[in-house]
Amino acid sequence: MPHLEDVDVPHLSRRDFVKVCTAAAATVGLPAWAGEKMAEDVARGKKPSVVWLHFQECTGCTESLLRTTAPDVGSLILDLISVDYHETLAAAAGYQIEAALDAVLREQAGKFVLVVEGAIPTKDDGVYCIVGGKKAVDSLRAVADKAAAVIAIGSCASWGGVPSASPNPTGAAGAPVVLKGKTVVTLPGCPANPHNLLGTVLQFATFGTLPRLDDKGRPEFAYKRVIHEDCPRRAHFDNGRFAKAFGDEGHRQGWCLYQLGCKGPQTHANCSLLHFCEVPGAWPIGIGHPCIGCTEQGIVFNVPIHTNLPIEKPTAPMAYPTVGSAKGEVSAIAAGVGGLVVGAVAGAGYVASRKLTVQVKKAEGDEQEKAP
Ligand code: FSX
Ligand code: SF4
Ligand code: F3S
Repeated sequence: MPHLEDVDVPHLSRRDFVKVCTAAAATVGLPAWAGEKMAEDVARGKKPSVVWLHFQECTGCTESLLRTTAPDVGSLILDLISVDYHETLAAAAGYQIEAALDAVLREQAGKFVLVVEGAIPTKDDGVYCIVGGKKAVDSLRAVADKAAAVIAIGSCASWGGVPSASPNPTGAAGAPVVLKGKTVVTLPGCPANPHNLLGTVLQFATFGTLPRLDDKGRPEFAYKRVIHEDCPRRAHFDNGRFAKAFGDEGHRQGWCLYQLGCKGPQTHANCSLLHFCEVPGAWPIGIGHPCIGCTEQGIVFNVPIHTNLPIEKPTAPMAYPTVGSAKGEVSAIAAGVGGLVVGAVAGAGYVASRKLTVQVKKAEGDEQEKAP
């Protein structure tokens, strides 16, 4: 049996390989030993077979995966999983590639992971997307029927994305709608963050389990919080420092982009913590553009990019410690000191929430002033 020492992963040293597997495990909320187990499994040649179907999309999800740098997550994913059908990456074409798909469906039935990229047109009996002579809606159902797990990558596959923008001429829908009744893990984002795919696939391949999902099929490890909660510009928001126009002093200083239409307060995603292409700062807000809510159905392609949305559920800055009652007995002196600390923290929280309210009102006022 090969040992981890002998693992053959082109592009990566063994050390980097274990490191990235451990990071992938941490991404999905698993302990470090889970990353080592993932690496051991790959060393044993236990690679999950993946079928990747493309429908209505721009291929940005595949591209963002391929454009990753060091450690090369794109190569890593392609080394850790056996991509047995992928129209963009396959060297084969025509009957050859269709035969490859048939072989996976025959030999790996019930074992492979299906990744769906792109929306599925449902109008007029699904005639608007035909691949290999088969309608997208039919091939999706046929392949999903034999898959062990289905992952919808990107906003298009998750809920319709760009192709579903009004007036949605093709009736574009996400995989969960077409596969009603089946569990579909959705990784919305336009494009989706490759780290979330890696974490989900590795967890499934290693433990046969899926991450905990919310009511939209999104893994909670990636979509439980809104961008605003972990945004590096949050301190500027809390202190009322806003960029008011692209290129103004506030924009150059890296201040909050809320008044330029940032949808971070209502957008569930983890790109503020896991940037794209492994380049620090490579995410919309990192390069000075407001979040357009690319993961959220009902925001991106629906609300104009520079229109403000109200702040929902404002939270105090994360840097403040939580206020809670201590357990066990404490001396009178300690209780006195504790009281001072708790009082100070509670006061800080009050000041923060006041500042927030004032700033949101100010932002709304400024917005109205700007309106014609
Ligand atoms: Fe959609 Fe993915 Fe946007 Fe593009 O294919 S999520 S259009 S970035 O690439 O599906
Ligand atoms: Fe960051 Fe946008 Fe929130 Fe400002 S409004 S702190 S830029 S997420
Ligand atoms: Fe998308 Fe907003 Fe992140 S636009 S990539 S969710 S910052």
